[in-house]
Amino acid sequence: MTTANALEPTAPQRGDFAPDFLWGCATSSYQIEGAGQEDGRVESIWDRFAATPGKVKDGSSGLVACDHYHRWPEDFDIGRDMGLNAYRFSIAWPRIFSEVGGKPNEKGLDFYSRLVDGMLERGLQPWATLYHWDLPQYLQDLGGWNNRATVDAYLAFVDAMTRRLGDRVQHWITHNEPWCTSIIGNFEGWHAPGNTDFKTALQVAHHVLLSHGKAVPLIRANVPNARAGIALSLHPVRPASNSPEDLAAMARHDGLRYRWFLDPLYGRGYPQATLDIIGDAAPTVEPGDLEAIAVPTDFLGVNYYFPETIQNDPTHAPLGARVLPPADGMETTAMGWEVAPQGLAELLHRIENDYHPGPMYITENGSCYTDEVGANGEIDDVERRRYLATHLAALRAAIRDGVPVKGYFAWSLLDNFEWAEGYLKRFGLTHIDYATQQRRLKSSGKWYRSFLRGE
Ligand code: IFM
Repeated sequence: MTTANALEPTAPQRGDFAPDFLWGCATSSYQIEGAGQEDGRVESIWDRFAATPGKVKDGSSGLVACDHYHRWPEDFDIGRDMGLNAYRFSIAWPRIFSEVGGKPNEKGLDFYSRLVDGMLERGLQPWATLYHWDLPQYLQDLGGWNNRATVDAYLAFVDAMTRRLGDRVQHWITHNEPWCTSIIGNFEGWHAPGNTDFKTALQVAHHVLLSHGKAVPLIRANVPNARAGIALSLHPVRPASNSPEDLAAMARHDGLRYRWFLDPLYGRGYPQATLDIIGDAAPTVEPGDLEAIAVPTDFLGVNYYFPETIQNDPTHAPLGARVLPPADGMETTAMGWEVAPQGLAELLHRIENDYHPGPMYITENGSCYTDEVGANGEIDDVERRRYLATHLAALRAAIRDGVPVKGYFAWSLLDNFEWAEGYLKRFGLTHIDYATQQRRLKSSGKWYRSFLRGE
């Protein structure tokens, strides 16, 4: 049993971590690439969703984004100069297949092949995410992830990508944040495709997990020395009070938010207590599915941003549990998310103690602030710098206390399209001027660079 001790006050240094620790930044295709209609890319669910009035706050889309599709050499130079030794990116499925059962698009494959070469030339170990939410719209028209046939379409995509890049990419992440794909996209409805049906969301979650389970052996078949895993967004949970009602609400919420994904991945099936609550909304599970989902993986990706405080609220469907906004006086980011570095250590200890998943990587961690470009052209994002430093200190403590974390990817290399928030919210260590596409390293990026260089 490992335990989270108090945060160490001293500033983290690169030398506090293992020499082979991975230091990266993460991005995703739809959020940065742009080139929405180039080289045979077809419509994704995010193109459709963003084009629907009222879905994205500033009415924007990823059609141009950071124009990374054309500017990636400059972006990778920024990563190299920052001192990164790894880079996490995702592959846009709509660039690869334009129909079910079709042939992969050579131009799309070539783009990612060039991208990977560009990373390797700059000393960036490529970490490829196969699904970061940009499902082809033609698959959504057939039911999307609610349709079991999407699992087969995904496997064809995984097969094409791992065959093409597997000689150079060893690390593969099957899915980014299945919670968002399923619950946010199909029950809460504020992400694409915008459905609001709980049963659909749980079936989507099941098919996403199943596709993960079936993809891992395929990745291993196509990639020599493959290392495959999944990235989950997770939060430590706290009760709003110690009342029995709030404690029970927290357990109900946690059963869906944490255990619903981790239990089946680690061979325990879906949590019975949650199945008992959701009744008819339970997904259809075919014989062999749970065994497939429980395939052993090489690592677990953990995306951490903030803890959640849960209050009993019988009116709040489907579990009678509500996530409270941070209390007055708490430090928050511009997303309204609590700043809690110790939460990262708590979360890691909990996962380690509950599942012993083997090596873990922080596949995302970062913060959103309202960045101003100063008169001198500098972006002095002091809060983001502090967020990064304090979270790395918490990570250092967790590792010293026995949690096997082997790498850290800051979210994000660049400001980018923040989904339903459009371009109103910035998470980058590099500032993007969307009018000119000028890139400027923020002071947080400079801090990460000094940290990585040991300055
Ligand atoms: O921008 C997102 C990313 O796509 C998934 N994880 C959380 C980030 C910040 O909201």
